[in-house]
Amino acid sequence: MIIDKIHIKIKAGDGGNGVVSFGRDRKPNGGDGAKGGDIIVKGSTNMHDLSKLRFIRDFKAENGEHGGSNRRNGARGEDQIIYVPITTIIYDTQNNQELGRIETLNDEIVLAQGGRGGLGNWNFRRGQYKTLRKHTNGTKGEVLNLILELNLKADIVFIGLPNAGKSSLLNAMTNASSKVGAYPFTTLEPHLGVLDELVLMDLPGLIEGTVEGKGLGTRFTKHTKHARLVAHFVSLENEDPVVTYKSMRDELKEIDENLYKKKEVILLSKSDLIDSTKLDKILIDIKKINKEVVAYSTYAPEDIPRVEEIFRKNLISV
Ligand SMILES: Nc1nc2c(ncn2[C@@H]2O[C@H](COP(=O)(O)OP(=O)(O)OP(=O)(O)O)[C@@H](O)[C@H]2O)c(=O)[nH]1
Ligand SMILES: [Mg+2]
Repeated sequence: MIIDKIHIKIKAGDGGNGVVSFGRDRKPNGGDGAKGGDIIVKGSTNMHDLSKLRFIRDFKAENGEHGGSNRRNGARGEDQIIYVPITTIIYDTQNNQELGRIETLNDEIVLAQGGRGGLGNWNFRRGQYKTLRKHTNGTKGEVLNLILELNLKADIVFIGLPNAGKSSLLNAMTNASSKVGAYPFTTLEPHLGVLDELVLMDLPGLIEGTVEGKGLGTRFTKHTKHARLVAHFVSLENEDPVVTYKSMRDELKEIDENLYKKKEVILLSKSDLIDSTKLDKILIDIKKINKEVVAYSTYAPEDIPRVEEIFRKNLISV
């Protein structure tokens, strides 16, 4: 099950206290407390949902250290970084207000500020005698209750029958590690991979009858809403790839009209399995569909840049 909404509690570190201390010369030398750690949220490509965070729920950053004698200042509390998948929207439960969203790997939001460090009596050394013991305590770190909501967002979504090689291509093009298997329905949930600035989404295979509840497809097509391009995979293992393609299009129309209408490129996968004469014949047939087509093999490293080129070319005009 994809976990796309969780509640968490965060607490930034408290600021350390400033201390009172005197040197042998009886002059104040108490150092300052340090700032507590912040709670920061950042994007990660290694997560496809929020399940990893589900069991932690309570996130705490380190407190700032108290000051010491001899003007020694405390050490800053370490920040706590929460990694979330892209796109995650963060709400404050108190007022239901959105605090921000992590849409790219470069996004970073400080959700809770660590408390300020207090001042040691060293700072008050020039005061009157009675102020020589003066110091201040650190302030508390912020505490918030949040809702994290996942909104998977990809530029390109991979669709096609099970076993067509979708996950294999995602892994070859990106840093993703989507499970690959020589059997249908290896992929059970959407997986994301990042290719420079592009986010690619590998979906479970779609089959005829998906719309009637067969297979897994419909549960996840809601995450394809914002995609700009569909990569439609058809394995060249199929007896007649054109027929296979067309029946999947019919099915897609029933499954999700929005996905059906998106701009699409056709990826003829596993080109290593057929000879070039047969491939040429299929290409002539499939080009009549009037969509960009590329035949490739995951095992031919020179093919991967060609697929990428097709993706980029077709994204420009969207
Ligand atoms: N010969 C050949 N086999 C491939 C190629 N790409 C992938 N495969 C194999 O095809 C099988 C299916 O690959 P996957 O990447 O898991 O296919 P998928 O479309 O993600 O499948 P589902 O997750 O079930 O929808 C695996 O055994 C892969 O090793 C290819 O270019 N050539
Ligand atoms: Mg797969």
